[in-house]
Amino acid sequence: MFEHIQRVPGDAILGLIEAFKNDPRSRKIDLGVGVYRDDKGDTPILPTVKDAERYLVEHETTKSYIGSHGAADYGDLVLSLVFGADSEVLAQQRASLTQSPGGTGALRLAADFLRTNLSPRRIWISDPTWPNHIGIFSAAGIEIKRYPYVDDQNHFVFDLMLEALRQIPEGDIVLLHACCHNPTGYDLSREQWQAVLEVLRERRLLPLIDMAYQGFGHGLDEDAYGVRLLADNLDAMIITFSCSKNFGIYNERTGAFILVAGNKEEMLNIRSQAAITARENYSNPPAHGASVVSHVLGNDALRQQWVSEVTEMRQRIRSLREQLVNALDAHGLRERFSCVLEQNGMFSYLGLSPEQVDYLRDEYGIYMVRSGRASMAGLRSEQVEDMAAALADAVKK
Ligand code: PLP
Ligand code: TYF
Repeated sequence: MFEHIQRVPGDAILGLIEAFKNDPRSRKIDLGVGVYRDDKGDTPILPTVKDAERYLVEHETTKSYIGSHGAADYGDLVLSLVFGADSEVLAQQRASLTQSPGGTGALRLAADFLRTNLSPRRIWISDPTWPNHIGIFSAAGIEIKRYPYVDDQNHFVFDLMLEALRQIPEGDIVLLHACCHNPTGYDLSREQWQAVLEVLRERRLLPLIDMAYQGFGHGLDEDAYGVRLLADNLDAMIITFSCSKNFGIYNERTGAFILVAGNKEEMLNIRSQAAITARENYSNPPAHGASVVSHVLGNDALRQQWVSEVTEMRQRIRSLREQLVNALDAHGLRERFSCVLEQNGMFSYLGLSPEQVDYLRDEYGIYMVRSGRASMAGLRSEQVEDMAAALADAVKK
């Protein structure tokens, strides 16, 4: 029965976790997977999350099903985190939220919802992007098309991107990253979001915004700028949201599939379809992560503390970027790596060839994705000098 089925390679990013673990060198550096680490190299549970979990152990009264849309309080709290508490879109009741198993689950819901309800011909995705975007939309039977995002010299090519968007046939879907673009770290400025909005409106394109890093770029509200601009000005859009990074609850699988419609009636119609999509995939979402998020966001003191925790994570990564570029300065490479300071969030596209990435791994035990994507949070301050010296050696190759 199964004789014809071939073995395929595993996920290249997740594979780096194992490869790093098996490397016996003590000075190795792990810049592979996009998981936040503190300066000791640990991924601790946020204190607010621990508080919420303690509360839940004491006060949770049932483990019964929570329904296909998930918990209502989670839905309201995440909507106001994404759109802002005083959002017009929320006041007009144009937005619907379906709790999902992580941001990945939200993407799969989006893909299935689109396939069932709009039969879209194509989805346009930045080149490069997070590899799972390609897998998820292909698996749902949607054709993948690409628009340019960086050139061979590792420059963000917004003009080329916009030009490509202008050529897209009416009714197609465009996937955009809300902030902290994975893998490049290059984000749109406010003016660039405005220009994208105009093209989406003119060409009648449907934006799908993947928001997996709110709070890791410039701040919780700042990182939602593009999402809010588009939602305020368009009558149809989709957002896939993840709590994995900003609550540090990667393994609790907590996310959201958000639909924005033209009015409340339309929202209720598409919301009913979202419930079917969820039901046909996994029935009900897991509850624990969402209960934690609701407890933190719903309690003023805890929420404030959480905002500080997110700020601390963001500032640590920002500071590492500065430390690294300062250390590279000593090697005459400030200009060469100035991109590191322009980029936002967890990732930096360093403009390295796959051979240079292999060289860094073989010679120095420095692990990153072969595209030259470094997960900056994996760096510890005490490793910055070593990292700069290794990069200086690798770019001579
Ligand atoms: N979208 C992007 C761009 C990501 O980098 C990730 C990362 O993990 C996700 C979505 C999915 O996150 P989750 O772990 O919540 O499924
Ligand atoms: O890009 C990253 O490193 C994160 C984590 O299949 C991740 O988004 C990577 C691969 C994957 C799932 C999550």
